[in-house]
Amino acid sequence: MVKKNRGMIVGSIGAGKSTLTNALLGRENKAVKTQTLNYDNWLVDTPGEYTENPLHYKTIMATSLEVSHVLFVQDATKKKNDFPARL
Ligand SMILES: Nc1nc2c(ncn2[C@@H]2O[C@H](COP(=O)(O)OP(=O)(O)OP(=O)(O)O)[C@@H](O)[C@H]2O)c(=O)[nH]1
Ligand SMILES: [Mg+2]
Repeated sequence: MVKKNRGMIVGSIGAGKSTLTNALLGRENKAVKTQTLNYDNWLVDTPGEYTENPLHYKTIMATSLEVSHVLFVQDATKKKNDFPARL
């Protein structure tokens, strides 16, 4: 069931998803490589591989049904964009 006010963060490897997650949740620790779906409070952090590799799209789609908001994170210093056009 969709839970209200729950977010999932997606984006390329190294885009800054875990750093943003830590900032939003007020965590002081430095982000380490995300290996799997990471449920923490109202946020679900995802590994960048799930956005970059279409084999993982099903997981992203299924998890997105559990949350009310999906946050797309793009490294503004990179030209490479892993999000589909016209998303
Ligand atoms: N300059 C700059 N560096 C950042 C920013 N956010 C994150 N970083 C750096 O980028 C690197 C990767 O950040 P993460 O937050 O681990 O990236 P991620 O999207 O969670 O990566 P994966 O877990 O591999 O998918 C780290 O060295 C961070 O210090 C930012 O806003 N600006
Ligand atoms: Mg991460």
